[in-house]
Amino acid sequence: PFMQNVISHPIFLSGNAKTTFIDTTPELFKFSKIRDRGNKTMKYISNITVNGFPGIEKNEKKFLAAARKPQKLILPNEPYISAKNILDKDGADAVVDWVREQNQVLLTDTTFRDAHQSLLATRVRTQDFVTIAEETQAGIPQLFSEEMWGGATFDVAYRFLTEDPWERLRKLRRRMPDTLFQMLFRGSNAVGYQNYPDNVIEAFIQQAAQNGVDVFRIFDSLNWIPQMEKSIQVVRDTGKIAEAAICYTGDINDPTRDKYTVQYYIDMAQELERQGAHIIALKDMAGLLMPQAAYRLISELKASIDLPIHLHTHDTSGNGIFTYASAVKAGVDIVDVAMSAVSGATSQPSMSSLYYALVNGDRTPDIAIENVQQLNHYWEDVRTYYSDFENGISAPQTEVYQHEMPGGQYSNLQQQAKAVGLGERWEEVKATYATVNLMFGDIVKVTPSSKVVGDMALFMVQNELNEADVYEKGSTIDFPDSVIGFFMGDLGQPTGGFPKELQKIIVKDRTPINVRPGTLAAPVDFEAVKKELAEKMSSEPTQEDVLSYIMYPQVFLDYCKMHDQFGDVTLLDTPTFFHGMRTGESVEVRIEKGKTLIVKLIQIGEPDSEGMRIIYFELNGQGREVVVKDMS
Ligand code: 3PY
Ligand code: ZN
Repeated sequence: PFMQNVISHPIFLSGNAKTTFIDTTPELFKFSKIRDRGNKTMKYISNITVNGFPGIEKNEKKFLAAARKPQKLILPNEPYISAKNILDKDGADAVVDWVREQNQVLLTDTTFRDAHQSLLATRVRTQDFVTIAEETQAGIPQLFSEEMWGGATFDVAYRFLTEDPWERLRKLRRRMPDTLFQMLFRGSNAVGYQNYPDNVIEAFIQQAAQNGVDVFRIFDSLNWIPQMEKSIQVVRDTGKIAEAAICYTGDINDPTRDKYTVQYYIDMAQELERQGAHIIALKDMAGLLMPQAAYRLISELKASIDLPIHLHTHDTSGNGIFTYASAVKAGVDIVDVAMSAVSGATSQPSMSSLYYALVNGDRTPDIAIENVQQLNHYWEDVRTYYSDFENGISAPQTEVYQHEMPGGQYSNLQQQAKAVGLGERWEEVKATYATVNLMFGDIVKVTPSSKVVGDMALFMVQNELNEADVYEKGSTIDFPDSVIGFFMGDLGQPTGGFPKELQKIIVKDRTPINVRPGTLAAPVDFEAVKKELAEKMSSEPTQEDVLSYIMYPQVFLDYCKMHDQFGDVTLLDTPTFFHGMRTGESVEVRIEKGKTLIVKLIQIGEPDSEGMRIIYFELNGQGREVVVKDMS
């Protein structure tokens, strides 16, 4: 291949090649890079083919055709001026004005984030988004935004998919330049499960904005505004859109519950408006907002604040469309929906269903429904690639109104319960989750506070403790770390404070804090962290790497190790990524423009006495062998 590179090079062909030609023409050596990438790719495929993908059952790779793409999209007669175009040209306030002028209800598509977080354990890979990105923008340019980052996607990308989430953001940004990108941001917890110092929050937002995030939906897992102020301010300073979220919990229409009342939500919305939010989100992360309550709450909020309202719900109970239709009647400005194939149940309600629920009314979304339906075929097919991660909830679950578990937590906690041998006692775990919520003072439950309630529920069931036991025997019990941290004030202060007696039992002789944890944390020295990281990485760390390392030190280093070993595995198609290859199968891996690896699996050798197998491939027609250890 080297000689081929030489004799086909334009300088060589022009007759101008001097003796320094080889030294000064590095692209002649490109074949070794390609060979190296080929080797790493075959190593990854061999390992998955022989040993399976961690965490899922090893089974035969199914025959799955490439996902269907739209045949013919209906395009607007004139180029559409999107919300993103307005932001880039005239700034965040102009977008807010534009939203106010709309009579139609605007839509955010959550297909690229919450939908798969809530249905498929956040496992959808960058490549499956990239493949449909351009068509999504072309087919639905009228979207208010595409939610595509944040929440659990950041952690899961590194931890389970061997992907750099920043790279996902950049790749999609390039393909969807005219669509607002929205992320879910956990306030002082950023995209992690704990509080970070203010300068980390600031640097993270700046970097996310620079890489392509436009709308930051900022929430606090206890609705404690001091944890949101800094983020709102930094987002405003970067010129992006600060969408401040109020988490919805309980039931405003239940007279027996007097903590989360209409007035509670109005007070919070007004305070966030004073803090400089551009938009107020009502974040119903468990799907508890019932239709009558939606009409009442949205009406009251619209009358109390001047900002647009963006409603988010989950369809767990099956009432999502009715809730949205009621909210639309009450004047909600934007709602979150997903492509039908990844909607419903613990995900968001369907975009197409909502369209038809509102069609011929006066607030029908201005979208080409035929385009949405065509794009949906793609997601029908892509969903089948992820069948190993399905959460098994295929029907409405009105019990959510009792246990109040967020859509994204349900299957996660179920898995955790199975892992500690409590799979058979899942009903009990759910009931205990509700009990723990009330013991803790009826708190907002969303990442990370929901994890605390879940950990405590599992702990109680596992140790055969009921509520009375916790009070009676608590002084001799070591509670889970997350529970201790919560009662120490590490996540901030819940509405109405901590229940004092239980707090004492749990923290024992430690002294809890009642200030914002960020005020106590020393700022991070980014230069020092970068130096430390440089010694652990094989390349010069970027600011993005530094931030990821600060939030997920071990996860990030494990990712780097995997990346060094197997190269860029994001380029593999999804069935191959999770299931490896069948004997005789060929796959194409497009490593860069015009460079494709054609990998054919010829034969899997028998293991030797050490369990080593030789895997025989053809790489672009040439025989290759890879040795892999069979772990079975
Ligand atoms: C997250 O924080 O990941 C959520 O989706 C909360 O609803
Ligand atoms: Zn959600």
